[in-house]
Amino acid sequence: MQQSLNDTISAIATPIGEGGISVIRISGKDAFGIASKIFFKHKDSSVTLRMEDLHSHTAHFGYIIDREKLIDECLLTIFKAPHSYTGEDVIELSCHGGSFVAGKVLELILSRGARHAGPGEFTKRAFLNGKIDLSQAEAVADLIKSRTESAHQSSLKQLEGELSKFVADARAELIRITSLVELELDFAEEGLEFVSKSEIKNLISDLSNKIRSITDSYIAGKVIREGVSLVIAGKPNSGKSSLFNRLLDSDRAIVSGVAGTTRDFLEESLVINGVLFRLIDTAGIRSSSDEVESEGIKRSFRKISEADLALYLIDSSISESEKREEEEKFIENFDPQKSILVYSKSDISVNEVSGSSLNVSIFDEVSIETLRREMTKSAYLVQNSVGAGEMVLTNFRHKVCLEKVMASLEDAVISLDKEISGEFISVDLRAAMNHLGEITGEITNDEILNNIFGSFCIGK
Ligand SMILES: Nc1nc2c(ncn2[C@@H]2O[C@H](COP(=O)(O)OP(=O)(O)OP(=O)(O)O)[C@@H](O)[C@H]2O)c(=O)[nH]1
Ligand SMILES: [Mg+2]
Repeated sequence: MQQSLNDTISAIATPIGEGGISVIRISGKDAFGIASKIFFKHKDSSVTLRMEDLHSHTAHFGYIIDREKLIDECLLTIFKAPHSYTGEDVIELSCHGGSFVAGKVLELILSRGARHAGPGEFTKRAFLNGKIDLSQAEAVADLIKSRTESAHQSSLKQLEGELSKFVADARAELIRITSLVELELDFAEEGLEFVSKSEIKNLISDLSNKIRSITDSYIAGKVIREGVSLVIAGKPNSGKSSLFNRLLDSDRAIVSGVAGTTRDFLEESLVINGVLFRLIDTAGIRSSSDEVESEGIKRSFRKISEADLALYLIDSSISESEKREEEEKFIENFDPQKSILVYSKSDISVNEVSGSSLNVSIFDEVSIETLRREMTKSAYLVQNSVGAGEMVLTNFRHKVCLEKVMASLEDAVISLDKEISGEFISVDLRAAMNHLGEITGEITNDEILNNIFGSFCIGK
């Protein structure tokens, strides 16, 4: 990715493929110059339009013409620096949809002196021009990628600067503590104690606790990004794969009347009522002499213990005594907060249910719908275990930075305890401040930047 801000970049900003319109973005010093060479108010290209004469944030109908050849009708929107997404002069051309026309227009723009933008380069410019900070730039990437309502909400919050505000507050607090430590240094020589060590220690641990509550929310953040993992468990032949297929509305897993059909586990994603689930079908749990099946069963146990939620299936068609045995197995091995007991094949026989147990048949849509509702209810409990409405950390890089901040704060406390000279303490505190700065991009390097913006899609 080029660092230079001196050139003008352009790319198609809308997704590739058929659509009503395609938007082509141009940003940089020469955006207006290039636009006036290709965009005309009338079909006659001898009458040019000076972009400088237009007001910022206005839209204009006209024609894209390449040496007297009409390419497309289009709407031009103008944004004058610094009041644009990138902070530079920006032109957005809304052309007719379809990659052919948009590609033609882009080609024309590039032939008039713009460079094709790299992934995330518009957002990178917004960052370099001080329009947004780094955590907000990352939120843009997350927003584009977010597949679920909750993921969307949390990136939106980040984009609005919630994390940036937290970082700014933490930084201000650190500066205050550092200056107290430094004051204390100055006065110590004169035998005066300005603030006590224990007071400073308290301030540091308060700050550290605040940061920890944010890093702890990363677990829930993972649920938002990657979905709630839900494992389907139960004895062989209990109907796990059939239910897996039914929920996914596909024939993904092999189903058969022979016990031990599923040997390994299968995983598929699915959105129900705005919640992203990762459904996992496992091998039936029983003692087996078959080596491959035993390995599958071992993996089932591992999957069950790792999962956020579990459905435990008991086949309604087995004998009452076998059912009691299975119910005991469920009570012994599953956390009631995180699991749903399902009596499967309820079209064959119906069971009395209580608490969070359900009768389900793959042939009965009403029972499947009830199951879906129970699944989302349980998922909400998992997602909200950190507290609804609070800030949730969803970005791994931010978590690593915050952990480094906490480590530096811990070093400072250790130095305080050891009665080490105050200078060392302020070194630790300054290190903590730098790690905070890495989140918002005040402290940064090319490697970090390329890493972040490289994962964007082109046109953003
Ligand atoms: N009547 C009825 N039959 C079902 C239902 N669900 C599954 N079955 C049947 O039960 C048998 C076993 O189904 P599977 O989905 O393969 O069971 P499984 O739990 O995945 O079995 P393993 O992979 O061997 O552990 C198949 O013959 C299915 O057609 C149901 O709701 N009603
Ligand atoms: Mg199966």
